[in-house]
Amino acid sequence: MLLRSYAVSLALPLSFYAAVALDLDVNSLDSIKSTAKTIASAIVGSYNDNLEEERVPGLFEEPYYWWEAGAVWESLLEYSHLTGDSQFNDLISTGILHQVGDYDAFMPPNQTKTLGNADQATWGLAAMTAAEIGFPEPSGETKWVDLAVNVFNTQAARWDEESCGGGLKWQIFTFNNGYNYKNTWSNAGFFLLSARLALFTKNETYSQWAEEAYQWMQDVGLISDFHAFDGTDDRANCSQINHIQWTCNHAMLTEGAALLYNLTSGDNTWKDAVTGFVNASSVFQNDTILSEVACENNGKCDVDQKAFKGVAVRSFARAAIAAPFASESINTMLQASAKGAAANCDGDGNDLTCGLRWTGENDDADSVDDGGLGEAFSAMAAVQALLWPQAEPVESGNSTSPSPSASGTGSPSGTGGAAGPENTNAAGMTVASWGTAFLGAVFAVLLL
Ligand SMILES: *[C@@H]1O[C@H](CO)[C@@H](O)[C@H](O)[C@H]1NC(C)=O
Ligand SMILES: *[C@@H]1O[C@H](CO)[C@@H](O)[C@H](O)[C@H]1NC(C)=O
Ligand SMILES: *[C@@H]1O[C@H](CO)[C@@H](O)[C@H](O)[C@H]1NC(C)=O
Ligand SMILES: *[C@@H]1O[C@H](CO)[C@@H](O)[C@H](O)[C@H]1NC(C)=O
Ligand SMILES: *[C@@H]1O[C@H](CO)[C@@H](O)[C@H](O)[C@H]1NC(C)=O
Ligand SMILES: *[C@@H]1O[C@H](CO)[C@@H](O)[C@H](O)[C@H]1NC(C)=O
Ligand SMILES: CC(=O)N[C@H]1CO[C@H](CO)[C@@H](O)[C@@H]1O
Repeated sequence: MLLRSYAVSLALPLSFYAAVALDLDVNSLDSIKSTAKTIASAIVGSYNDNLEEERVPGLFEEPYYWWEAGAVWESLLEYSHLTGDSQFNDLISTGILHQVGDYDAFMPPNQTKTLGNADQATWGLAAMTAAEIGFPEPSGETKWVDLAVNVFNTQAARWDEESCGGGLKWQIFTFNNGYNYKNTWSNAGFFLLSARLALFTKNETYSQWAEEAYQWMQDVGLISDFHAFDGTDDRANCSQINHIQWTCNHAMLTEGAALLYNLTSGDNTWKDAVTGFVNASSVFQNDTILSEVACENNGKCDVDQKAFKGVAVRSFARAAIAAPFASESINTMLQASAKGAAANCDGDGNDLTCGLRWTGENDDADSVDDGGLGEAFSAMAAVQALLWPQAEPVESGNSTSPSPSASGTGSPSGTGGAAGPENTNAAGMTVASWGTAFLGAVFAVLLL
C-alpha cells in the first residue's frame, strides 16, 4: 500500500542507501511494520534476559533510569496498536502494572531517588496511551485511565505557588538533587497529560489545568516565541532561564497545543501555538531530519538524552493527527527521520545496534544490552510514527470515564517525603533522573 503523501520528498542520494542496514521503505506499510518489529523484538529480547536475572517486571537494567522504562512501555503499547502485533501485550501489561507503586500513581518506593514529576508523568502518559488505544484493561477495578488520573491528581496537588507564581518542581522529594529546579519537562508533561485527559474525559478540570500550566511556562519564560527552554531555579524566583532546548520538551508542547486546538474545534490561540511550535522545530532539524542539537554532534548526550528523540517523534506524530493543518511539515520531518533512524540500525536480536544520529552515519552504536536502549527505542518510535495516519483513531470520546475509585487524595504531595531522612544522604550522591550531570553544572553557575 502506498502512503502517497510520503512519496515525494525522499529522493536521497544513492550513497545514502549504501549504508542502509534496516531497509525501511517509507512507502510500504509492510516494510514499516516489519522494521518496527525487528526493533521491538530486540528491545523485548533484552528486557526478557534482564528479567530472568533480576526478576523485577517493568524495569530495564542499569544504566537506564526508571522514567525511560515508562517511555519504552508507552512505545511498545503504541507498537501493538499501530502494527496489530499483540504478541507482547501481556508482557507490557505486567511490566507497567508492577511499577504502579504508591497511591496507584506510579510512585514505587524503590524509585524515590529518581522519582521526579517528569519521571512520574512519563509513566502516567503511558497509562494514558493504554486507555486511548483501548488496550486490554487490568483485571480489577482500576482502569488505565484511572492510573493517569491519579498521576494528574498527585501532580496538581504539588503545583507550587510558593515561588515563581506557580509551576511544578522537577523533583518530588526534598532530598533529591533538583528539588529547587522548575523544569519544562515536568511542566510540559503535566500539560500534556492534562490535555490528553481533557480530550479523553471532556472534564473541564483538565483543560483548565492544561491552560494554567501553559500560561505559567510562558509567564516565567520557559516558553518564549514557541521555543521551550530547559528550566529555572526557584530560589531565584525563576528569574534566570537555562536556555538549552530539547526535542522532547518541544514536541510534548506541540502535541498538547494540537490536542487543545482539536478539543476547542480550532481555537486561534492554540492554532497559533501549533503553527509556532512546528515552525520553531526547525532548530532541531538537519535537512528535515530530527537532531538532538544540544548534545548530538558534540557527542555529549547522556543516557537519558539519547532517548529524547523517541519521546519527541511520537508527540509530533500525534500532533499531526490532532491538527491536520500542520501535518504536512510534521510528516516531512517524520519520514526523513524514520528513514535516517532505520538506516542507522544494524543487525537484529541481541546484536541490534541503532545509532544516536539519524543524519549521516554513526560509527559508535551500542546494542540494547550494552547501553543503546535509548537509541533503539527512539528508532522504533520514529519508524512506527509513520503508521499513525493509517491507524485506528484513538479513543477520545466519553465511552470510558474514570472510575469513582480513581483516588489521588492530594496527600502524596511529597514535600514531607514518603521516605525517611535515612535516604537523604544517599540520594544526595545519586545521579537523580535525567540531565543531572548537566544540571550540576547549571546549579554551579547559578550559585556563583
Ligand atoms: C523493589 O525492589 C525489590 C528488591 O529488588 C523487588 O523485589 C521489587 O519487585 C521491587 N518493586 C518494584 C515495584 O520495582
Ligand atoms: C516571583 O515571580 C512571579 C512570577 O513571575 C511574580 O509574579 C512574583 O512577583 C515574583 N516575586 C518576587 C518576590 O519577585
Ligand atoms: C473532573 O476531574 C477532577 C480531577 O481529577 C475530579 O476531581 C472531578 O471529580 C472530575 N469531575 C467529574 C464530573 O468527573
Ligand atoms: C518561524 O521561525 C523563524 C525562525 O525560527 C522565525 O524567524 C519566524 O518568525 C517564525 N515564523 C512564525 C510564523 O512563527
Ligand atoms: C481533530 O482531530 C480529528 C482526528 O482525530 C480530525 O479529523 C479533525 O479534523 C481535528 N479537528 C480539527 C479542528 O482540526
Ligand atoms: C547535519 O548532519 C551532518 C551529517 O551527520 C553533519 O555532518 C552536520 O554537521 C549536521 N549539521 C548540523 C547543522 O548539525
Ligand atoms: C465518542 C463517544 O463515545 N460518544 C458517546 C458519548 O456518550 C453518548 C451517550 O452515552 C453516546 O451516544 C456517544 O456515542
